[in-house]
Amino acid sequence: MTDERIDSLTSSAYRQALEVIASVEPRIADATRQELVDQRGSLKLIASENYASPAVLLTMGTWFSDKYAEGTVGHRFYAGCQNVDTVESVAAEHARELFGAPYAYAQPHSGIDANLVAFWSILAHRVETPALERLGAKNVNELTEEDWESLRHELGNQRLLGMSLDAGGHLTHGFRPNISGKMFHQQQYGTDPQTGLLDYDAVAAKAREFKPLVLVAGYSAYPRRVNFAKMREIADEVGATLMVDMAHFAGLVAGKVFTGDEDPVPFAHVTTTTTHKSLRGPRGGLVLAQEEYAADVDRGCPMVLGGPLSHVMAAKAVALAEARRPEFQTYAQRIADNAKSLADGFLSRGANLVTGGTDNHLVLLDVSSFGLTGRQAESALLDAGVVTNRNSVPRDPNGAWYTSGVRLGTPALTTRGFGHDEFDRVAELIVHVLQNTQPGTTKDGKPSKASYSVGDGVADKVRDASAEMLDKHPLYPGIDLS
Ligand code: DSN
Repeated sequence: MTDERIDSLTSSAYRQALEVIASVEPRIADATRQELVDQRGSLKLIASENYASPAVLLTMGTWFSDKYAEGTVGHRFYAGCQNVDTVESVAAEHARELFGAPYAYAQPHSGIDANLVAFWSILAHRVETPALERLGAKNVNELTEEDWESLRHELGNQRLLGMSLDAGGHLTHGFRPNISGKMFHQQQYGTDPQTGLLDYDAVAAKAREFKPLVLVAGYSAYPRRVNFAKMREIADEVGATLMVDMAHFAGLVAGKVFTGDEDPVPFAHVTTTTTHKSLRGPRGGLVLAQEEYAADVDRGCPMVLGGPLSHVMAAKAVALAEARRPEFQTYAQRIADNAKSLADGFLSRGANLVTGGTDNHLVLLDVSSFGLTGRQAESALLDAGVVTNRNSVPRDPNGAWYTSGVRLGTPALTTRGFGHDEFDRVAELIVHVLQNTQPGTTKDGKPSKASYSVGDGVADKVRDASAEMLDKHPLYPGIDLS
């Protein structure tokens, strides 16, 4: 089908859909229209966001939403799941083919669900199954109360080693306030204080000392690639299961930018991802596994999950089919090239980047040299139509709420078609806003970490300059809701 035909069909589909929605709750139709206006008119630099294709978006709005399908393909706890079986099989097939994984599980609703399925499948494989064998029971229901208590104790006392949040790890990698930090005895590894880079020898030393059952690799704010062959060596040496959370960079793996030791899938026992970040699919999760862990991951429901979101699994299948097209590899390479352009744009204007640059899809700008907290920088940039998120930098003196950094990613604007010159200009505009933002003071005259003021006319000037670029690269050009 031609692009023009797709545009025209998409436009009428959404115009009509919004009319139907407005007939029930006009405020939701209005908010939906306004969200498109807002997304069209701003520089979306949130590293974990993207713009899914109209085909992916449309797939989510169907009657698959109405169906319960707990269980697995061909083995459901509800009748009438033959079409959901097709959807889940196609999604899993595309995921296996795209990532070269022996097994794929398409049911997780989100990244945290995917990670919980991964954790519990590892616990089932490494702790529960051997215990059941030892006790001569087929499943946990056959255990005596005493044996069950002892197994629960064993399951609740395992160790996990993951990257710390302020070094760029994720909440679900053992951060104490998160369930992952409460389920496991956890320790965290960081980055080298001088370079900001992962120090594999330090990770290995920590792993030797701590002897985790699960070693987690992956990140949400680390601007560099990871050598997963080395992480697997460390895991093997200490008898850990290697779990990789590739949510942020799954698009770069799918698009063959990360290959060899940088592709986690062959090295991890279990790999998790979201589908909506650089992979550019619907909001959801996915688990990939080596054969050895497949049967345990397949027990995601009822182990962790309830009914799968069949409409979202359908959209995952569509997005994964898109990611298998050759043009997705071009897109993925452009994400990485554009991140480099953005980083170079900052460095050439004297800004500080954590690790001194990037070789993935994100940069972490340390805004302390502008005299600002991350929160002040994030707010000032938003005033100018630049959407980012504040983020801790390693050993951040301002903590996780105010922070000293701003994280910026290229997947979304790359989808819109931005290239080298535009990302250089984006860096210039961001530096201009930050240079012209003053921190405020609290009521009692002390320096504030939240209030700020932006110089007269600065936000408008940046909005105008952004509009010029955004107009050249329209978002969902086919969708006309006027
Ligand atoms: N919220 C995602 C991110 O922004 O990185 C991860 O959960």
